[in-house]
Amino acid sequence: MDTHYQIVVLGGGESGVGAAILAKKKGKSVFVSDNGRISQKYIDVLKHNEIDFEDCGHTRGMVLSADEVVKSPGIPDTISLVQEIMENKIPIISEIEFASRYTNAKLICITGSNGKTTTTLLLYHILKTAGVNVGLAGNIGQSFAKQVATSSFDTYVIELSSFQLDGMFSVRANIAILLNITPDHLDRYDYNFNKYVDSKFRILQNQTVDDALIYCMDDNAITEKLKTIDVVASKFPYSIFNKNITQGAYLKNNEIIITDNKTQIEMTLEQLALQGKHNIHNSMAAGVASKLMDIRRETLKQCFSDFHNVAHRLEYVSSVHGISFINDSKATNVNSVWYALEHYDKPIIWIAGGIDKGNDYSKLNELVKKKVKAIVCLGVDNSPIHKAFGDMVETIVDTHSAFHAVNAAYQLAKKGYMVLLSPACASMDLFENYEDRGNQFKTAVKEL
Ligand code: UMA
Ligand code: ADP
Repeated sequence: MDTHYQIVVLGGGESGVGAAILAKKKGKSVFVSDNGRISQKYIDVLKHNEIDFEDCGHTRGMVLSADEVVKSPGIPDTISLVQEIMENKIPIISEIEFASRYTNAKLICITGSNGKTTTTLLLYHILKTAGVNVGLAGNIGQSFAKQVATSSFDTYVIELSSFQLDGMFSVRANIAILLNITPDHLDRYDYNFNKYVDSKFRILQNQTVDDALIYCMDDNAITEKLKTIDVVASKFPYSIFNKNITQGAYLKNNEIIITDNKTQIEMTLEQLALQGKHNIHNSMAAGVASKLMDIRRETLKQCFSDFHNVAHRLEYVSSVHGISFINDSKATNVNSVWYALEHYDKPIIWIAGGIDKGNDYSKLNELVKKKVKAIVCLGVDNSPIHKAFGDMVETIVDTHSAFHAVNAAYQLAKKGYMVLLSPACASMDLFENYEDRGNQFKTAVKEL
């Protein structure tokens, strides 16, 4: 069967189904194709919206008949079907690109290697509390396209992964936030860090003089790249070291100063609900964006102090016989683990491992030597962890389930120690995703 569709959506998950709903609503002929099994939840939605679909395999002819392909971010460019689509010169876009064609809302786009979800949720919390008609979308579980199809927000706070950015061409971020760029997902970028940096910088494309770029001045990869390009948007840097910032944010005597050259807002660090050095950065980024959105100082201060972060990010689980357990399952790269190890002063039993995405662990050496008493590996192939730290700690053990990891760590810990799950790796070798890993960890701790 070689039916022609205007839009073929590859992947029947959250983003693909959202894109299909929007395409259908806009009168396009649309077909969803998934090589795995589409979950019943999404099958029901597709049927309800009378959208054609297939799962458990892609029908080549059907896909190649498309005028345009919306590719889900989890599908790499390297698979043969995507290569063939490219050879046939069929445009491939992301769901974010597709959705942006159908909204005039103000777009606040947030990317970075770490801190995206935290910063996105904090900013969303501030804007919503301030009464802005704002939607939350992107790499945070909620498809942008579906919301464009079914809601009418004036503003969106959109978390963007590099995979989503790769399929974006004409999206214009009215406010772009670039948090940090450290190695991650290098398996998708030919193990070439520069390619990954370029992907993150796509957030700036199409910005005009009326737009703003908020970025972390303490991040080497960002500042180096900025030296090589022309930025047309107004720049709002933030830093915890540099005090010579006239518009943006900086740290002065334990206070965050958010300034736009005319007025400023001060926040003492103790007032922040989010603790840790990395969260000072995240709070600065959200604070500068809020100021640009003319949010009142009182609202900002209230939201900074009453914000509750989501689970699996330096989440305190409980204390058992004087040993505290922290779930940082979302730490899936080296840089996020660096901030976790740096943050705590107690001796640490560190649970790490999983699917290594091309990690360079050497950045952790100093902190591991100083703070880590033993390592519990939690992965199918633990050889990279052994190779990196085998000579550095006295004890390093292998486990293959959260239950065994927690029990091994508990045996190795003493009163006053902490057990930190901060894996530096993806979770899919032993778990469904990082949430499943974190939840199994928490269950195992509660069973001790
Ligand atoms: N599939 C194919 N062919 C393939 C490979 C996969 O058809 O060759 C199918 C799978 O069978 C599956 C579907 O594609 O049914 C899933 O697509 P997807 O993995 O792109 O996931 P979505 O459900 O569409 O969710 C995506 C984001 N996922 C990824 O980028 C991996 C979600 O981010 C995002 O919330 C959602 O779009 C809405 O915008 C999640 C994520 O884990 C939170 N992101 C990664 C991260 O944060 O590290 C990048
Ligand atoms: P993302 O959505 O980019 O993965 P999250 O907010 O979910 O970011 O946090 C992921 C991990 O990174 C957590 O372990 C968290 O403690 C850590 N983290 C959060 N913000 C930062 C930051 N600015 N720099 C480094 N690590 C961070």
